Amino acid sequence: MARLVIVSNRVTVGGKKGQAPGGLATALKDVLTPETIWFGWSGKRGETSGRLTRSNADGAEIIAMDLAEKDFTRFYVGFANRTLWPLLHYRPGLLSFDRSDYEGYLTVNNQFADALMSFLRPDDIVWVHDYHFIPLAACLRQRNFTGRIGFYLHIPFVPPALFSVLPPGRALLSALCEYDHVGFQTETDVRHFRACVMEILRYSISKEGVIFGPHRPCISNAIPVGIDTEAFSAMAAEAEHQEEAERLRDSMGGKALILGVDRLDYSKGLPQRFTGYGRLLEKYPEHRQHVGFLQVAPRSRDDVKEYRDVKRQLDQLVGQINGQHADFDWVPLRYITRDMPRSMLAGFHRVARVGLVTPLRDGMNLVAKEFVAAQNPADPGVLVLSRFAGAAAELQDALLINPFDPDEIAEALHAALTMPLAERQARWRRMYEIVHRNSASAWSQACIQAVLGNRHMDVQPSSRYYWQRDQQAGKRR
Ligand code: ADQ
Repeated sequence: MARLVIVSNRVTVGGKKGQAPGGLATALKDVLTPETIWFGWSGKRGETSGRLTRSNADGAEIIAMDLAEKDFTRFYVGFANRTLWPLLHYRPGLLSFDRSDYEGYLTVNNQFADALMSFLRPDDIVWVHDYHFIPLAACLRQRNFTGRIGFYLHIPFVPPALFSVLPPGRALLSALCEYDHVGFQTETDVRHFRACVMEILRYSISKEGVIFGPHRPCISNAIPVGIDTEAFSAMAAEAEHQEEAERLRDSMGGKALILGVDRLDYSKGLPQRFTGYGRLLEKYPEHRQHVGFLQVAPRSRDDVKEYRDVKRQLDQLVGQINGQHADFDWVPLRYITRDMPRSMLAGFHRVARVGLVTPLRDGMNLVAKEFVAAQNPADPGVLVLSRFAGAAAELQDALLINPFDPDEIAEALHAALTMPLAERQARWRRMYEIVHRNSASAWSQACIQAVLGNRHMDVQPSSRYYWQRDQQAGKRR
């Protein structure tokens, strides 16, 4: 029987908590069975790469590989997080590129392919996650693996003018076309990917979205990632009555809670968010003493300079805002850089009157969906959401804002804090239906079907419909 082999950078190792890629493990819950293999980096850096350990966790077999310190640094800190992450989040100004980092990235992808080949069976289905492993299908094909390989990009994809900034952009784009299926979060990402394929590689694409390059046909489409909505709702309803949520509510003393929950990352728009909150207190003084903003933002990727810079900037802003507005009995902004258990956060979401989610760019943003899932239907809070989060495509009933404009954030916060109950309920109900329908389970099933579905598609040349307006350009290739 064909087995599903999932590949991601981080895996749960030996069932240890804290090492699991929480969101991904939850999203994959329905496809993790004892026959499923989940392969990734063990979290260990040593002298050499390649040592494999096997364990069972999250209902699947986990195979984890150690990486040599120097490989990890070039692959992960370097090319993945200092080149691909900023570029694919529309921040070429923050991008730094070094050929040795790219070589390290290719080295690790080849090491992953070698390790995979040691246990892959010909009919296994390989499902690769995220920007760390774009070349993996090409590496596996070079090693004569002929089974189905799918890829899912959790972060955004940029239009050709931006993508062409990337020195090895052509090679990576071509490598993406070696997958049988490439899944994205939104239609916008798919449109950008296809535009890059046509403009940079000059491959043709059928109206069904099948890419015809020199490799096997590749299908691309948008399958938005979701959450386990019912489980998160139930967790929030229970956590609301637990000690931490009660303490939070007591500490608010009847004031309205605005809540932000993010990894501390420059893509999450935290400085603009803090400034927007400060602007609310200046422009709408009626909210002073009646509102409190809690931001939970655990530090991440501390080994990348840009992350340390944003942390420093936030420390300053918190001091400024509290210095300007605080009173002897009121702290307007509380800021926590520690990680917190999901159940505790679920309870906090339920206590909050406003969920403030303002990334400058985000593949999806699961926090927005978790906020919706956590609300009490009788008295739901309001979601203020960046229009540049992938989630905005689905959550049109949030108050959508441009996260670069602190005044717009302030206006939306004011609207959220003064919104009548009937409107809050109507908006929440429509969003909940969508979050419930587009669940984690729907996402994983659709992705696997898409990886498999390609096998049966009509890909005869006669059925091709060229998207290029200029057929001659197509012929010149
Ligand atoms: P992330 O950038 O990590 O993920 P996001 O989707 O917001 O972003 O969060 C993932 C998970 O981490 C959520 O389940 C959330 O609850 C949890 N989390 C966030 N902040 C936390 C905190 N302060 N403490 C504890 N847990 C926290 C990437 C992409 C996203 C995409 C996801 C999934 O960048 O755009 O939505 O993958 O595809």
